[in-house]
Amino acid sequence: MELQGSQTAAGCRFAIVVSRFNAEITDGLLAGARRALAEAQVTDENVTVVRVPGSFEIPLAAGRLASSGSFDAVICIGCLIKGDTMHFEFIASATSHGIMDASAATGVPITFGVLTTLTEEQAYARAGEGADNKGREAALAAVEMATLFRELRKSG
Ligand code: DLZ
Repeated sequence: MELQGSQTAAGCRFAIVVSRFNAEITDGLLAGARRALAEAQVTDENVTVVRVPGSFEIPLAAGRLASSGSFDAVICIGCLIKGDTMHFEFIASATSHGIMDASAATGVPITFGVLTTLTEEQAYARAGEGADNKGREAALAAVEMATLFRELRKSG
């Protein structure tokens, strides 16, 4: 037997956690995620957007949403730009580990659409309207995982 998720997720419910830090970039990532969900036949009423101050706050909100039982998957969107602050390493590490921990603790797929770039230019290049928008990639992964988990529940 082989099981896999689908590219369409009609009826599945998604939460998107979006960081306001670097909002001009996270808005582009959010738009990419929303376009991907619409293409996957997910209606707007099945998408809840939750805004948090910065990437550091994403894991806590994502874990809370995942444990609510209201969502098939949670999509995390943020943008960390290195600049010349050491904060970057700390926040990037805390965010990525926190998201993975929340997913493992709740058993709900939580996908990673948090950019970690050296420059603003690199971030903009990953938040545009094309297929390489990283919010889109995180949403497509959420669609696949949400539908896979529905299959796994059916098959026991
Ligand atoms: C403090 C901070 C810094 C320096 N850089 C970023 C960043 O590039 N991207 C981001 O999403 N958030 C940044 N933050 C804010 C932290 O994520 C967090 O919101 C604050 O430290 C408050 O807990």
